[in-house]
Amino acid sequence: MSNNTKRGLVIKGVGSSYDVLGEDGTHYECRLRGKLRLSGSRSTSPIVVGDWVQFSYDTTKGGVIENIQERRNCIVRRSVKLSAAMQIIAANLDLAILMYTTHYPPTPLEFVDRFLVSARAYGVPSLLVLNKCDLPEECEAWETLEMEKIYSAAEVELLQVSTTTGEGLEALRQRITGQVVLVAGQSGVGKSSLLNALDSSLSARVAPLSEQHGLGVHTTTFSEMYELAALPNTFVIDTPGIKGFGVVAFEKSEVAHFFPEIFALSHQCKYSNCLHETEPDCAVRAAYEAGTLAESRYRSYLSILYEDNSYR
Ligand SMILES: Nc1nc2c(ncn2[C@@H]2O[C@H](COP(=O)(O)OP(=O)(O)O)[C@@H](O)[C@H]2O)c(=O)[nH]1
Ligand SMILES: [Mg+2]
Ligand SMILES: [Zn+2]
Repeated sequence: MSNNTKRGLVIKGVGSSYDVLGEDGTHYECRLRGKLRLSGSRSTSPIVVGDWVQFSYDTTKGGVIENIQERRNCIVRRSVKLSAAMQIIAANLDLAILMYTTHYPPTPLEFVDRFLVSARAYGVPSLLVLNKCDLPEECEAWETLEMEKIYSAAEVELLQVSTTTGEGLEALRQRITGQVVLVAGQSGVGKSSLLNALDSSLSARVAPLSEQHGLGVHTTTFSEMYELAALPNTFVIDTPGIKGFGVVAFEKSEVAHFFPEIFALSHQCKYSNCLHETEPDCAVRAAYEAGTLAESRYRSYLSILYEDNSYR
């Protein structure tokens, strides 16, 4: 490799061109060397936001990505059309935030649990952020649903915030400083508003939903990473238009591994290969019936268990 080879972080991709932040702090527009392919990759795009790459640069030819470093972890979704294919959304994440609201808009708890399972399976720490705590209906719903209780049992970190009033944002800033963070959640939960609240200089680029004109603006599948001016070495990835997150093609016996509270109970089941459906003397089902295991968690578990993974 030539001596003008640099190392950098992929910030975004536009068509076949990538914005790479070099270790020298400069942004380089890079192309991908034609023959370069990530070995063993089933992803539709060989490079994703968060990839670390080596690239050569000269002023006449521009930047050429020569090599992609092995990914530490990633977040995937199941491709919409090709159900067997996984699409990698971002790589090398320190944290994956799932933004949640109960009413505005409604987020099914199964969506939450699928995201958490997916993050856990791919080795990404996760944080559940309940947004819009300025709205009494939201807070009351979180109480009724026992969100804190359910997700502390599930060993998931949880924060309540309002991007409108700023409540809870200081705790969030502390949690993400110095990290590469993905922000996911249903459309309308406040992802763009969060980015703006964390860094007001982003507001020109990250318009909240109410300010976007027309639909189909964010049909791009390539996420974009933003460097937060207010926090050192902190990058946030907005994931527009992502409706569902792919779960790995698990073996049935593996599913419980990604539900910590269910996994802990499973040691008390009569059969070591118990799938916690209708087997006799199942500690998981007993806990669900006694109300000590949250119904929503048990339902999410069964839903993933019953999922058709026959394409494997
Ligand atoms: N009341 C209230 N509204 C919020 C809050 N955060 C975002 N919103 C509103 O929710 C709508 C969707 O926000 P947006 O950031 O575009 O959501 P995104 O689709 O997840 O990026 C906008 O009208 C925001 O003003 C909040 O904390 N409280
Ligand atoms: Mg948005
Ligand atoms: Zn069992």
